[in-house]
Amino acid sequence: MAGIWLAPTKPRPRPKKGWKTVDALTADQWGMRVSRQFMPAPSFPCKTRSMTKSRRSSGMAKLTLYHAAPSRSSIVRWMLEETGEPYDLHLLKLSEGDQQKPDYLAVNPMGKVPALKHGDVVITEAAAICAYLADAFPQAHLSVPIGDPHRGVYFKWLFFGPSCIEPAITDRAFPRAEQPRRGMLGYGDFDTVMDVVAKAVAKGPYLMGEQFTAADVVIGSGLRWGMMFELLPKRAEFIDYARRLEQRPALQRATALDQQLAAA
Ligand SMILES: N[C@@H](CCC(=O)N[C@@H](CS)C(=O)NCC(=O)O)C(=O)O
Repeated sequence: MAGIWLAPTKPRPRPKKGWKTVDALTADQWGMRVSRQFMPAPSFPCKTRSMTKSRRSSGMAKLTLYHAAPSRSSIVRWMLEETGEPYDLHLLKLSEGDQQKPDYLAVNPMGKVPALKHGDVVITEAAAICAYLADAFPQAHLSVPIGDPHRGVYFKWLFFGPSCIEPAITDRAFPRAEQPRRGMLGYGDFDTVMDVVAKAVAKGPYLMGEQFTAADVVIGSGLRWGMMFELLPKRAEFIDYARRLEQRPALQRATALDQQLAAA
């Protein structure tokens, strides 16, 4: 199966023969901006390999992302790009119900993307996959190591995404007929969640300070997604944080590639 390769992150003066120029994301659905990049035309299914780092192989088992663009599996694609590790894509068309087909249900019985296969092991749930990748590839410095007390804070943010931010957003988007008591909701209430996150990202540059971690991939994805669909307030703290994240080459690459997939 022919693979595709990403162009290096730096814009080139001229596209290489056989490569097409794409205007990546000026007003795209993820709301981010990147400069013009030269990329090969997509082929499906596709194999991608980050070229920002050397094309080293970790010597570990193959990584395969079960992916649909755009979807929550884009969170994991960003994370994979941050690791710099090579990975394969297995593309699903959610609109055609691929996620409910027996082959895929054997991978993820939830019938959801993302799923990541590492060797023979399947990991699901976007935040868990991000946490796993950060530990599996420590050379990328996306995790806080065991023994460092800040690891607890890092975990807090990894869990805060799926357990507080996401349910707060979806409950607001789809209100219940009867509002449950605050004490019954794990996230408490929407405004408190927003205030807590705003305070956490205000100082920056990242949640853990100077170190960018997998927690930024999880929380940053949730905030960007929420703002994109106007499901959470466009607070100055969120906008500034999202802008800092959008300067990361890995996010620019992942987004541009997903744009190509979504357009295909
Ligand atoms: N809790 C899961 C949620 C995954 C999820 O809901 N994925 C959506 C795409 S954004 C999906 O697969 N939807 C297809 C469906 O439910 O049929 C995670 O965080 O990974």
